[in-house]
Amino acid sequence: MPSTVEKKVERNLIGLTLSDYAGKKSTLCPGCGHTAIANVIQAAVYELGLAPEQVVKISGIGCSSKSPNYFLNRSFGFNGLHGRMPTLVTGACFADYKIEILGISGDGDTASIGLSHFKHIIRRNVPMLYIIENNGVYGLTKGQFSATSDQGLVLKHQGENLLPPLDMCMEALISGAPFVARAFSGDTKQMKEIFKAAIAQEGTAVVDVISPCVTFNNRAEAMQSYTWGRMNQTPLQAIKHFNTKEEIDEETETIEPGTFSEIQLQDGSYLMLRKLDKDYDPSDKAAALDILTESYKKHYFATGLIYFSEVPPTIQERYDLPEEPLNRIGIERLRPTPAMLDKINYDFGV
Ligand SMILES: Cc1ncc(C[n+]2csc(CCOP(=O)(O)OP(=O)(O)O)c2C)c(N)n1
Ligand code: SF4
Ligand SMILES: [Mg+2]
Repeated sequence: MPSTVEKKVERNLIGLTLSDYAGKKSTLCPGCGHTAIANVIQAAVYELGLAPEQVVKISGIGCSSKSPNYFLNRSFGFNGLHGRMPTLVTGACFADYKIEILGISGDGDTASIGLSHFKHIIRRNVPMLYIIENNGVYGLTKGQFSATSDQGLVLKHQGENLLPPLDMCMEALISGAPFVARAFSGDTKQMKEIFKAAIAQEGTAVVDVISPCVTFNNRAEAMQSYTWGRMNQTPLQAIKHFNTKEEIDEETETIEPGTFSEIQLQDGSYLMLRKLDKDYDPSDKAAALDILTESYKKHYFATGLIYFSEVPPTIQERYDLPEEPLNRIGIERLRPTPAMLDKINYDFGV
């Protein structure tokens, strides 16, 4: 007999359900940290009320870079070459500067082959959320050490890693990123708030997510494992994103003044940062560099918003682009007539 009770389906600001943001069935190993990230991206974009068609997801090569298949089926996407996600993103941002760009990469993809591209996309301040799914190994090619593997890490088939790691938050900071955060696949609640804020903000927002590879690098003593992450995670603040002023005011009504700060993001939404044990100011770049150095030396795992600043002009603002995105202008208006070409050539003295 058909049920007379209709199940209530939750809808977001634009009337879509969470399943409208789903991706294909995952082929990653069960328990892979990258799956948690894919699910959180889906939830974050849903909660922001962005239509999937307003988003483009671009990636390089790796298990991490293939994970865009597993969220936002209806979005645009491009799975490119190893380490070249930023190059594709730069092209996409010129063609359509109204689209939200999600760049998905791995530690191999970004910290090794793509390091120079990572540095330059930040230097150019291309508006995007740049996610590094950092598991300390090349998962897709069977677990070789990467440039973020901890020094002294011993893996079954690799032996001991003799080299010191790069800290990708530190690299982002010194390259000038206006938004730098660290998250953990074992803490999806915090990750979702960070992603929402990073998408809401203009400029290059870098989030280094420690995302365990359960097949090749998940021994309890390894710094990118679930056990180590859970035991050593030290959030720098409690972080929450709100779409409207009314929502944040309602939340902060009962919170003691002076124990939290609120930041208005560039799309008009808000971020609330509540103080925890550490008195940490994410607008202080020197303090951000210090906390990263200290957390590595003392072996704790600092997560949350590491650095946040006024956003310098984006690359699109530095160039004189027309109001209408180039990819929406249409070929008839985009292609100059012979007469216009003659005039341009004449103006250049050709
Ligand atoms: C030019 C080039 N060099 C090497 C490779 C082989 N390769 C494929 S994925 C990969 C590393 C991926 O590691 P990471 O970005 O950390 O992703 P993960 O699989 O760990 O998520 C490498 C070296 C390649 N595909 N292209
Ligand atoms: S090999 Fe590692 S990174 Fe790749 S899917 Fe499996 S657990 Fe994830
Ligand atoms: Mg990796």
